[in-house]
Amino acid sequence: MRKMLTLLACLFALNAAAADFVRVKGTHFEREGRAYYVAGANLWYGGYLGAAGKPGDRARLAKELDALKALGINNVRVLAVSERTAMPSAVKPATTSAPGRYDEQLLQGLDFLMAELAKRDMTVVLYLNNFWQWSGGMTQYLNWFEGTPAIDPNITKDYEGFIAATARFYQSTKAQEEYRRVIRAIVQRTNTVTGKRYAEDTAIMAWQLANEPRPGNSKAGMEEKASYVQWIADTSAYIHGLDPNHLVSTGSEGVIGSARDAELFERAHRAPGVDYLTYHLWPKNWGWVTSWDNAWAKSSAYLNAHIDAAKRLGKPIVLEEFGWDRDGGAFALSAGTTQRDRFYREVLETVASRAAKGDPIAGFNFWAWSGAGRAANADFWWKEGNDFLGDPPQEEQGLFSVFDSDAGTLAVLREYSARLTRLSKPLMP
Ligand code: IFL
Repeated sequence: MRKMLTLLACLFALNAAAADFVRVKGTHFEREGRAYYVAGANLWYGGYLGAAGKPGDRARLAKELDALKALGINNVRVLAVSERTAMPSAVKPATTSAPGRYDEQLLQGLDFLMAELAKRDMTVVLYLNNFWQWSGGMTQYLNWFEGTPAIDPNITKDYEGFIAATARFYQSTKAQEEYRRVIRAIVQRTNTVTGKRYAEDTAIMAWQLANEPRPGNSKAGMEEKASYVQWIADTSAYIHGLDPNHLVSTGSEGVIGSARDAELFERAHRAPGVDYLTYHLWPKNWGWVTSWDNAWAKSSAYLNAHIDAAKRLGKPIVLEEFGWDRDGGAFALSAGTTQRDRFYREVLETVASRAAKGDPIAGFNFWAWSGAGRAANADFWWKEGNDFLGDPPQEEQGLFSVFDSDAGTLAVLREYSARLTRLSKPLMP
């Protein structure tokens, strides 16, 4: 009898743990038997803040997570690894100084972050690479393994050239082998703070292949598109093979980041290893802000079209980046956020109202949380040793940042996080 009770208790514990993971049920996320909506922030530097010594700042990390939690934010999207590079607009130090050489202190920062998230019942999406130069990323892999010069597009201003060159990453066998070694090291890591294996940590919602992987530039051809689709299918399957507990996503921006090819976006996300779709919304970066009406008409169409695509694929979708600058395009805190607050409200109203209708939109991550951080330099460019802000080192600090003093933006976030939380009801079988 006693043995039986112990067995039942063990089974119960196992089931409870299984239910603690965020899962996909139909076109929704589910956690602990209820629909799970992501009310999230982008916090790329979360692992950096978690490090015990410099550049870490554990007191700030606790403060930022408490502030986010108080807003109703339940998820953060974080950079898992960075690669040391000669490109000036990249973060320093990097977690990987050379292939196979990891900075254990920075990785322990990620461990610490995960422990702090669990304490607050928050989850994390960890991206394992970057298409953009600000963390070394795919460009640096190509430099290591193909000898391609790591050219900073902030200097050349040739983003089309940079994108075409970076997309060769998918075809480099040696770069892919190393990328998989890194994935294995992270996914199979044991957290030094909690003693838990990452693969068994319920604070992790999803692994993500990369930040904003693109198939190539606007002229990407069939071969480049095919390599990209294959890379997504193979890598997502590889991660699931290492870790059957967690979701896997791409980190794609949606159609704009898919060489503007809607069919390609859907094809890439149809892979069985991809559990949900992602998309991003960047009206300023994409040249849509000729007027408010133009920016909003295009944004609204983009938001809705991707939810419709998710419906066609029968998977959930997360709007995991969107942003708007301060009034007048200023970086300084003294500038208002009237336009941004209007944009945030319209975006989140679209997300919340379509979610309320039962559509497959599973939430949002705004870009980006800067909280108590402040820019140190008159030109707003980050230098090693300065506060980390939501704007990574390839952009001026303050550009798309949400600070802890931005009362208008915080009010909108609070309102819509609460709206999504109210939708978290038990899902029908
Ligand atoms: O900082 C950028 C980041 O690299 C990203 N998407 C857009 C952000 C703002 O330009 O992932």
